[in-house]
Amino acid sequence: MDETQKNSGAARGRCGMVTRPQRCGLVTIIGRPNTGKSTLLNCIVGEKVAIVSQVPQTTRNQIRGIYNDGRGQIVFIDTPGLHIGRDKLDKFMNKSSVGTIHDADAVVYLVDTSRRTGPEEEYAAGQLASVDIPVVLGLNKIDLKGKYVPDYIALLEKAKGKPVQQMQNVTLLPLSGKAGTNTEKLLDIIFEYLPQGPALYPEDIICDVPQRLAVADIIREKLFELMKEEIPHALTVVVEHMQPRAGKTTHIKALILVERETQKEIVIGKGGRVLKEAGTLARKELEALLETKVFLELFVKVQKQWRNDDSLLQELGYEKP
Ligand SMILES: Nc1nc2c(ncn2[C@@H]2O[C@H](COP(=O)(O)OP(=O)(O)OP(=O)(O)O)[C@@H](O)[C@H]2O)c(=O)[nH]1
Ligand SMILES: [Mg+2]
Repeated sequence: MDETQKNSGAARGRCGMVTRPQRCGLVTIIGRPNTGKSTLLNCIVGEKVAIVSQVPQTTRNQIRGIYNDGRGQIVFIDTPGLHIGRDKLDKFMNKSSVGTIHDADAVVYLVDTSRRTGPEEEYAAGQLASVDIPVVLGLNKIDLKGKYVPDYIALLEKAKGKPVQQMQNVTLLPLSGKAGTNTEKLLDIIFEYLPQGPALYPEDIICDVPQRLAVADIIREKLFELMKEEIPHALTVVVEHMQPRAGKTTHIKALILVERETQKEIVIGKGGRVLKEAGTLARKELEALLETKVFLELFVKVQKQWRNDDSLLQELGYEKP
């Protein structure tokens, strides 16, 4: 991109007159699990397009969230948190994350400044060091005071082999996706980096994720909310049947897979309490999403090793690593 293009900018605001060339590009958000990638995406898009939870490894598929204004369109890709794990699902998720770097026009590398750096960050910084695309180091959760900010900067400097001031196309930005701090600034920086070009999606589309996966994710999110820790990683949701029709009740049949009998008991809860509560919470949100009444049936099944089952993982939307 030459300097004239880079500085040309465009009129602001959804309703502002557009007199300059539009920009458009793909921006991937990567980082360790739980750094706030999905929260940031939801904040920017202005609606919940990705599920969020306190449990690491909440996002398991790529989710595209689309932002439009007078300057053009940014297609954000929310990715599964980078995780050093052993099974096939971990490998799928990491590929789904790092793999997006090579197709992107810019990367938001999001870190949690309230937590120490970890091996995942060294891996992520190493991946970024070998590519030439613009990077925003998003120093997220700055509302929690950002104790470890210097560590994250040092890590990137080590990976790139030079001080941050000498890095081209790298911007540091304190952020809070939760409080909305500096998200406008993030958009300004990204638009500067993007090439000119027409929008990839019509303006009324804010999210690109297959509907069955979106539905399964909402159910999974509610289960995560009610269960915390251990179980979530052993759990997945598969939508087996769903046929939304305007004006009619949508019947959704979903299977919750766990790895062990004891986990099944926890998911069901005493007298079916957990499952019932998750179902009620999910149904409300699904009715809003599908704009129909929803009849939701949930079943729990033990399937050992589902995290290593190729055909199931494919059904869940993962590409082969
Ligand atoms: N204090 C604070 N908490 C945040 C912020 N952003 C996200 N969180 C919280 O951090 C947790 C994880 O947020 P997610 O958005 O699910 O994180 P993620 O990076 O998408 O996680 P994975 O999908 O597991 O990779 C949730 O409990 C959020 O509420 C922030 O800016 N400040
Ligand atoms: Mg996420």
